[in-house]
Amino acid sequence: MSKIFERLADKIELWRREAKDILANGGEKVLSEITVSQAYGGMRGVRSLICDTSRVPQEQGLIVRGKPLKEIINISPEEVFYLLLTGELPDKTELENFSENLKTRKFVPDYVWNVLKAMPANSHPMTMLSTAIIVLQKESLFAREYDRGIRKEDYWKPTLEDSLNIVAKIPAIAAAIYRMSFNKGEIIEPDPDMDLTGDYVHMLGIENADKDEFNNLMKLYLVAHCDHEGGNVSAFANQTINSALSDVYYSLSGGFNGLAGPLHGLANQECLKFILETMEKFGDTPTKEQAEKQVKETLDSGKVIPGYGHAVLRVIDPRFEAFFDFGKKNFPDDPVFKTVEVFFNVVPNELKKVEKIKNPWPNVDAVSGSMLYHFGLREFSYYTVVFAVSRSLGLTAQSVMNRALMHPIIRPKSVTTQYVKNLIS
Ligand code: HAX
Repeated sequence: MSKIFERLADKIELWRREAKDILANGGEKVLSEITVSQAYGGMRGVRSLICDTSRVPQEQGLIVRGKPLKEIINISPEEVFYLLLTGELPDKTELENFSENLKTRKFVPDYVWNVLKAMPANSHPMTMLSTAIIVLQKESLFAREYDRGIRKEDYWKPTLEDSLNIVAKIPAIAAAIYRMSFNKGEIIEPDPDMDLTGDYVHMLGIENADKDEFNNLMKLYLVAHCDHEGGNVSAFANQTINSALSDVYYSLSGGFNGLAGPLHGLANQECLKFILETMEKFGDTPTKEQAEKQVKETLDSGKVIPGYGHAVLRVIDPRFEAFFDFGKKNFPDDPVFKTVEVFFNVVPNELKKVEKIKNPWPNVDAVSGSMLYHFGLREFSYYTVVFAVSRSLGLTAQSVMNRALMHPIIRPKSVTTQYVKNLIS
């Protein structure tokens, strides 16, 4: 049996003491002041949340529990999940136990399939994923324990149980959504012996994909998208919902609804659409001049260039670099990947000319779709679901942390336009 509960119990005692000391000795220190522009501008840059699972310095990008992405791109999703939860990588035995524990939780009840099958055939795959997670809410141990009157100090335990159950089941749910949405035949049952990545690839059942190479890509994909600190739309939504003591099923489903937006996780779908439309327009991989023309036309029509820009980052996203290196190494002549490369050589220069854009560099979504496309996963409305499978690791780990630290309900204060008018007059 995995020692994750014991390991976390020790850590949580320490973390709680640390938080208590911080509040006793520095509770009145100012983290951020907020201007009127920031209140109108999506609270950009306002430091008002605590999140220890990862951080995103604007000049570095993703750092998971102190480890920059570059250092962990070769580990497995199981290892990164353990790292997100505990702050340390498991040793060999603990990893084996943790992975085995997850394998015992894979089974998805039939009522989930029945609900998904009853949905309209053209439902978006993200709608189906969010629905599947909320339908599973009746399984929540947290909700049951809360009803029984569990002590606040112990809330993290059923939250962790719920989290392990969701992470173990989500590859099967996601794969089934793929097969249902795109008429790929019967759902493929999970293999009780396979790890998260291998089983997800197996259950997607994509023919003609080089299984080993696709497996390597999927492992990288599931690690690279795992978390992105606490203030992005899906994390903030997840955290806010969870702070009302709504269980992880409620909060994760809500977080996924945010991930489904084109300015957030759906950008990977939008990006591949943009690339394929460009290729269709010019008959093949565009030349530099053709790509420039396409970017200018898109900007002139008032649309964003998907996959470029970021609310926090001010450098090339290291997740972009990781996928770009993978493509360069494994399939540099793939026409879709080559188009990603042409845009990478063109878009930042064009965006730099637009004064209001703070970050002209690519984010992860500029390249991730081309990777999946190469391996035969070509239905790009599905891409955000793959992102969500990975992000379930970080969002559930954040929820465990929030219950571990006994964070209160989130409730910032809003002001009216009249209040602001009075303030500035
Ligand atoms: N193309 C065109 N215009 C862009 C742009 C882009 N790629 N990036 C920013 N801008 C525009 C913004 O729309 C904004 O215009 P308005 O003031 O007219 O609204 C202006 O430049 C200033 O924006 P910013 O301060 O640089 O960036 P924001 O923090 O407001 O927004 C976004 C960050 C990621 C939403 C933005 O860069 C964008 O829309 N990018 C394209 C969509 C995208 O790739 N999203 C995925 C981001 C990563 C992620 O969350 N993945 O899940």
